Amino acid sequence: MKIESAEVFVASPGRNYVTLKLTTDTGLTGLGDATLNGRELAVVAYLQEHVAPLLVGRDAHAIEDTWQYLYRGAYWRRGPVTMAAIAAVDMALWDIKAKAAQMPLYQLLGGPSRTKLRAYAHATGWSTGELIASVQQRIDEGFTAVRIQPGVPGLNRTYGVNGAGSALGAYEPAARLALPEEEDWDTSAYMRHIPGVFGTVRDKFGPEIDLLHDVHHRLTPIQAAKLGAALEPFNPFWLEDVTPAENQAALSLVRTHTTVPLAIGETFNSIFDYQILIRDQLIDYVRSAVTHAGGITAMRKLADYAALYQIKLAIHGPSDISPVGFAAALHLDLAVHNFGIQEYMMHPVQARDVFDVDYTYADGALYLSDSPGLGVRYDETAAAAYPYERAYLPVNRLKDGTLHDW
Ligand code: KDG
Ligand code: MG
Repeated sequence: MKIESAEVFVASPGRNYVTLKLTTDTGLTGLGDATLNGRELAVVAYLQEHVAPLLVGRDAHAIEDTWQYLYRGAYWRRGPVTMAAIAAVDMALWDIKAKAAQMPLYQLLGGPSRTKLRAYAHATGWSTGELIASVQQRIDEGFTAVRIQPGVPGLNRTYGVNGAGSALGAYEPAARLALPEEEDWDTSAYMRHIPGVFGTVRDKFGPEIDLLHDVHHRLTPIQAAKLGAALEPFNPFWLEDVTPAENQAALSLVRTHTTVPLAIGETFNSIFDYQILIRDQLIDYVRSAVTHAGGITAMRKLADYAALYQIKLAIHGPSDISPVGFAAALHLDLAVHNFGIQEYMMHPVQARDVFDVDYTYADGALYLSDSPGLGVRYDETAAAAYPYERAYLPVNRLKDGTLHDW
């Protein structure tokens, strides 16, 4: 079975998505997600100009070899653009292989290791009162694990707090504008405020609900250590991205001071980004997206490496991963032994016009069907009604104007 064509589609049903469609000489098609939020067209160009010509005529079944060909064969390695492009090809080839086998993809990955996938949702509110209402909404929807992101006194805008009270799938944690919005940040104000919010939410909802929090790369290791220790009495499920972690070894300092579980990796794109973090057991959850870390082939290796150290998989699942990339995550989640939890932020309602998905949500968990492949269909005609819109993520500045991590 040979690859006959590789087509790239960009559509913006509520937000931009880049979708790769591979077609074989037997008529089978496979879909891959290549969406890189705020840098979408760089991946489109990489796929169209540099990858598509290499695919036509290749054996559609040779997934590992194609992965290595695109990774090693480029000479230039890693990076989010390259790895998103490779991920899209890899997902599409797994989709094709599973359709050829007439099995859902998770069967080819070893079969189901569980019956359902526990999911966490986002709760958000500038004030603690609004946040509590948002947590209650998620609990009413069946979630037993909720990420809490409050506002910070003295700041105008911060990550994770936008559109509080908006419907599921309509909520956005960040403005997406034609030029980047400038948010502001004050680490001391944040560090003073968060423990009180955690305490209030814990008091209100009791010990059983799992509470997560995303620090979004903003602290130094010693600040992260201090925050972890301050939150321990409220038993967080995890703290996410406490530091940018480009310096992996720095997390050993955080570990020395707190037993709060640590999750990291949504901006990573290679298993090597985790080499020290996993080997030295500095984290508890790996958070990469299938879309940004080289696809199913690469993520399977990452999950297996993490499993050696009892570290679990908690795949990034924001609305900027398309339903194709999200479905790929669910197949992996179902198959691996070391599944932890799945982020479920949901997609804008308009995305349903373009992506027809077989996965479902009920009572705090996600379920896959037994339809062959990834279980996602792409409507090219509907997609054409949603042209690409340039949209940047925000940037972040300290009060004195210094650019800070967003
Ligand atoms: O594009 C950036 C988002 O994917 C990211 O900000 C979402 O941090 C995020 C999360 O945990 O979902
Ligand atoms: Mg995050």
